[in-house]
Amino acid sequence: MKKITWLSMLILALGLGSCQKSPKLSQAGLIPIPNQLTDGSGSFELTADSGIKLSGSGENLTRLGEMLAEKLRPATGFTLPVSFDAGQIELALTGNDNSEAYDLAITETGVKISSSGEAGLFYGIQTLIQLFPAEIANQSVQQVSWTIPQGTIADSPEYGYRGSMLDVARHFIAIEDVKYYIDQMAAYKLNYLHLHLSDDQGWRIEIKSWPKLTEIGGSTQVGGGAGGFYTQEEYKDLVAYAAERYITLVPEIDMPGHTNSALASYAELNPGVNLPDGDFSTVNKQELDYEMPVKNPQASELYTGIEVGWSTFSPKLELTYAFVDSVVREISELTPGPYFHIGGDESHVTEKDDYIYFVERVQDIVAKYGKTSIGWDEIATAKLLPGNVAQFWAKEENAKLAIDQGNQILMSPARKMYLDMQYDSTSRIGLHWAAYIELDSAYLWDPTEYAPGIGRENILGLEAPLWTETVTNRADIDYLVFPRLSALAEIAWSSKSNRSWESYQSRVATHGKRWDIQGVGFYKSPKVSW
Ligand code: TNX
Repeated sequence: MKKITWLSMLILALGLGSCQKSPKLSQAGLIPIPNQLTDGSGSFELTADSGIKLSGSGENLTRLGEMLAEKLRPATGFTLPVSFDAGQIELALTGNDNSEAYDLAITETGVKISSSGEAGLFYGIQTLIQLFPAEIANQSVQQVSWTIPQGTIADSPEYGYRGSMLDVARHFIAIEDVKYYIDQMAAYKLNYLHLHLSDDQGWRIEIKSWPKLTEIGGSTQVGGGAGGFYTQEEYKDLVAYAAERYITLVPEIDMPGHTNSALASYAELNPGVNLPDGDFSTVNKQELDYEMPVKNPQASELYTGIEVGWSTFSPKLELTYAFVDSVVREISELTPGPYFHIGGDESHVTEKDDYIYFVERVQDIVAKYGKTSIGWDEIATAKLLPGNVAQFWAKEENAKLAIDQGNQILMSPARKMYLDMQYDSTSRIGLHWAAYIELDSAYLWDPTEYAPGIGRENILGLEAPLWTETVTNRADIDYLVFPRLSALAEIAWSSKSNRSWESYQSRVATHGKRWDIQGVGFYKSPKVSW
């Protein structure tokens, strides 16, 4: 009797032990959750003899193999050679299209990731990295058995546009921090990074034909710090860095409102006064006559506060369009992606008719340089060009205006997707004008059910913006973005029927371990047992 008890305890202990060692594929904690997943039994183990085998062709295949190897080498200490000859991890590129779909098969003897597109292969690699024990995120060798559960995955995204936005204008964000953000986005299969490159407080991209934009307009930020800007060379480097991770940059020049940094850089962009010479510094700008000829225009003062909606370009001034033309031309030349974001939000001091006239002319300029305009939802009060996109952040009626014109919506509802919103009233930074957004709130919604009249066919994709009025460094970014970005990435990638809060809640805990190892200072939401 006693013997049997000991024996059964031993069996139980062994059973639990092996259970812990190799959880099922479906319990591995993947975010975003894959489309189709089938559990196998047993596991595959990566060893010092393992390598990465490439099959197919494509100029970037070797780079992708090396990228995977570089993720696995530091913590395993294995050499993991990448070659076309042999290796237990096979990366098979079966075509050269733009597919983001991939298949992943894990057996006892090997792993195979296949896709007809490089992007798909890249996403399969991201999935594979998440399947290894969390210790894989270490930069030094760990004594861990590097096993992953057997099974198969067939995966593809729900939405083609899965984005995030960084406001590099309110507080400048240095290149290395943007690259860090790109790495984090890529791990969650996001594919568009929108950079909010100008606002009242700062102009952040070099424009060679209007050099004072960065000289003056880039010289400060919220709170009065030194600001900063990207040279065109640096911006190109960022475009390339993102492209290697299958992320497309979307540059935004916000206009006609949110333009004080440009108005402070060039006096002639300001409405002058149609009066004899004199000192007009006491004249209230909003009462000025915008008609030509303009005399005595004055540059505005640089601004370091956080009010919105008080500045505007002069839509009746022809120079405004010459300026916009140069800016759009120079930035478009740096932009391989299809989109140019024209802003268009909160133009509270622009006459309605002027606003519409301005948006329509700027859309034409963007089209002339071969790009498609995206704008905040207010732009739908103008006549949109076919294919242009309205980014829904606040007003459902604006989204509907866009849909009625046959245009698509990029979903960024502030009450769900604004990464700058506080989690609750005790959050150390962030705003709360739209909502407090705890992790469950960020997760528990669906874009197709958010507002009546916005259906699946109307939605181009999703984008989670990080406005930076209260964000000054990487620790602040980490705190507001994680874990919420992973929740939003899952909504963008995974089908509604595969998503559940309870499942995400347990999966995200394993990501907490990875973030801790990587030094990502994420918000330890009380909704999760980390
Ligand atoms: C609204 S969202 C804004 C931004 C602010 C943000 C703060 C949008 C298009 N405009 O100018 O930074 O709120 O949450």
